[in-house]
Amino acid sequence: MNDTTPTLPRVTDWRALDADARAALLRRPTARLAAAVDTAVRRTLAQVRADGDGALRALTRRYDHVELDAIEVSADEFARARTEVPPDLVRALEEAAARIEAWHRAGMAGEFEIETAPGVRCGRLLRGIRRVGLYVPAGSAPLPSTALMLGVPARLAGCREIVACSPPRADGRVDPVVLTACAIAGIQRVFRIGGAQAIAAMAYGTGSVPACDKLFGPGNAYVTAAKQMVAQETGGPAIDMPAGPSEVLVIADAQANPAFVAADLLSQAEHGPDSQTIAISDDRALLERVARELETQLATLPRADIAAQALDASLLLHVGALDDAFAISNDYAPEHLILQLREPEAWLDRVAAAGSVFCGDAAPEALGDYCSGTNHVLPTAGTARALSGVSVASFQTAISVQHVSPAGLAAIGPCALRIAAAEGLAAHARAISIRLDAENAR
Ligand code: HSO
Ligand code: ZN
Repeated sequence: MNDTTPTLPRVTDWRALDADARAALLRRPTARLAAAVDTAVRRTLAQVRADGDGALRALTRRYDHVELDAIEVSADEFARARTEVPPDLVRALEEAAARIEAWHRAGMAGEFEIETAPGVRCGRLLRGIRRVGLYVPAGSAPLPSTALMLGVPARLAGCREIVACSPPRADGRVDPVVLTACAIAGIQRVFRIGGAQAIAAMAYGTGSVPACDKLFGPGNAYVTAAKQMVAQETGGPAIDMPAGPSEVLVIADAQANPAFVAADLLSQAEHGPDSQTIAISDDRALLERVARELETQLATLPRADIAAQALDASLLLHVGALDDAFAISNDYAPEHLILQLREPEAWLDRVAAAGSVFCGDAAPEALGDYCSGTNHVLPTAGTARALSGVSVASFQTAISVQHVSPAGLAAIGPCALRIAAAEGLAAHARAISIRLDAENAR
C-alpha cells in the first residue's frame, strides 16, 4: 500500500468545531476536472452539430472503441435482448415498473377549471412534452433501473416520442438488460451512443436521432456538462436538473444497527469515487461501531476500490442531540436522507430539504433505487433546497386557459382598465374597451 491509499473515516465531534470548520466539512467537492471537461465537451457539441451521424460514429470510435454500424437499436435487437435476460430478472424489472407506475400515477397533477368571476372560467390543461430524450448510463455499471425511473413517468405524462441513448458495449451492442428495461418502461427508440455526444445528438438532432424538447437522466461529468451547455443555447432543450455525484446522509440514534448504517453508506460509496456519504448520531459509540463495520464490509465488496475512494471524504459526525442532526441535514440538503431512528415518522416534520427520505431500519436507500416505487433521479449538490426529484410533472407542461363571456368581460374589464391606465399601456386598455363599447352598442 502506498501513501495515496484512502483512509477510512473517523468520528468527528461536531460541537468542537467552529462555524468555518463546519462549513468546510460539509462543502461538496467542486468538480476538479471542470476546465478540461468543458473544453472537450464544447468540441464534441460543435462536432455533432456540424457532422451529425458522421460525428457520432467518429466519437464512438474514439471514446467507446466501437465501429458503429446502425446507430439505432433495431426491433430485432430489442426482441433478442429480452430472450438473453434471465426470466427472473425480467419479472423483477416488471414488478419494479408496476410499483414505480403506481406511485407516479398517484402523484400526477390534474387538470382543473374554476369560475373566477361570473362568466369567467379559468382552467389548466396538461400536455406531455412532445419529444423527450433520456440518458441511461452504462459506464462502469449499466443501470437498467434508470430506464424505468425515466421511461415510466414519461409514458404516464403522455409524451408522444420517448427516445433514449445508452453507450454501446465493446461488442457494439447496448446492454440487453438496459434494452429490456427500456421496452418495459415504454421507451420507443434507443440509440447506441454515450457521453456528451449522446446529449448533443438529442439536443440538435442528427440523421438518426431526433432533436428533443427536454433531456433527462444522470451521467458522468461530461454528460452533465453537456446537458448544462445545450440548455443554455438559444432554442436549446430544457433539462431535468443538474445531477451531480450521488449523496446519502444517515441520521441514526443509539439503538440503530451499525451494520445497517455502514451498509447504506457503502451502497452509495460504490457508485463512484466522488459519492458523498455522511452519518450523524447523538451516540458516539454507535458511530465508532459504524467505522469498524465500514472496514469489515468494505473488504467483501467487489467495487471496494471505488467505495474506498468515496469513503475517504465520508463523514461520521457526533452531535449533542438529534435536533442538531436535522439542522445539519437541512443545511446540507442531501439527495437521500435515511432515518434509522426508533420513531422516524415523528421526526418527519423536521425535514425541510432532501430529495427522498427513507424511514426506519428496514428502509435502505437501495430499495428506493430499484423498486419501492419512488424515483431515483433526485436533486444533488444541495439543490434539494429548491428542486424536487423527477416525477410525471417533469415530463409535462401546464397550459392555462380562459373562457370569457360578454358578461364576464363586463364583470372584470374595469379592473383591467384601471391597471392598464396605471401601467400607461393604452393598447392594452383599448383591447378591452373596444369590446365593452361593442357590447354596450348592441
Ligand atoms: N443511487 C442512485 C441510483 C441507482 N442506484 C441506480 C442503483 N442504480 C441515485 O443516486
Ligand atoms: Zn444507488
